[in-house]
Amino acid sequence: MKFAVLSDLHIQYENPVCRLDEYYETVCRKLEWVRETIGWDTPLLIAGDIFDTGKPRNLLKMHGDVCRVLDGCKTIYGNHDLSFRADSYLQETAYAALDRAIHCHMDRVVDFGEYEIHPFNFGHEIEHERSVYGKPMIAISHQFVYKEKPPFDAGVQALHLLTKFPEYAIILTGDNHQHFSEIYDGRLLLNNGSLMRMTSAQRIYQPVVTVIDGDKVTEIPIPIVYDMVTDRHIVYNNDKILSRDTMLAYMELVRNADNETYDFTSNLLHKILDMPDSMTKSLLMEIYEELKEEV
Ligand SMILES: [Mn+2]
Repeated sequence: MKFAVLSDLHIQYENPVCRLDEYYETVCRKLEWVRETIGWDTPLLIAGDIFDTGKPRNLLKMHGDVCRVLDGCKTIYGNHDLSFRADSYLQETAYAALDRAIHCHMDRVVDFGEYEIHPFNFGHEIEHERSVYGKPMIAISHQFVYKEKPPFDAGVQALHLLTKFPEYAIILTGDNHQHFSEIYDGRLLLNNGSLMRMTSAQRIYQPVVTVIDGDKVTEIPIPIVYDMVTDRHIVYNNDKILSRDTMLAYMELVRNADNETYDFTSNLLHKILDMPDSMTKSLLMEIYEELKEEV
């Protein structure tokens, strides 16, 4: 039986600061590409973080497109799908509104062709469960799983999950935006990773959709435009902070300069002219010009 897996779509209407394109249009285009490529009839499981925030206004703006590209999918909710990370607010989220439209949410064991799916929504880590339909079991969960070393003091290792829960033939996880898989004793753990590059740290990240067909696991790279994610905003911000600090230091220096033959404005100019060309220099020149005109 053939099915496909995605995770961490983070659909949103606002543009993350690292992106130079229209983020929302790109998400929809990618999802459409995925559905076309795997076939619209191929079941698609999504391991949480469908939306970037729980706010329902997100869905109101995007209703038609999102319902169309996710029609027929099966999902669990991630921490980002919830308000305040609490499932008590679930009913007022964009995720719940989507579910009311396309019935995608899994909150109990789902009979899924040759398999049965055991969903563990955010806040519920994988647990031991018994088979309900007498079929091979798939666990799908939104919890932080890593392959090699933990990036911080949280989460669980893929191999640990595979050894602790032998009743699941396949374990699908979301939350960690990196793509990896692990095989133990003929059983697969797949952390498909995010669909979108959300921060400049993911500039060279290649999103994939994974197709599972019996023992065959195929990772299909999803086309991306590398230049659409940038760290320019970080460089600019660092430069700005550095410039401001340098500027304040120079102002202080000029004010205290042991040179009574010049007034403040002339002293400032004197210091500026000695500086190497930089953003700071041009900023100080602007200040100097304004001060000079006021005299
Ligand atoms: Mn996520």
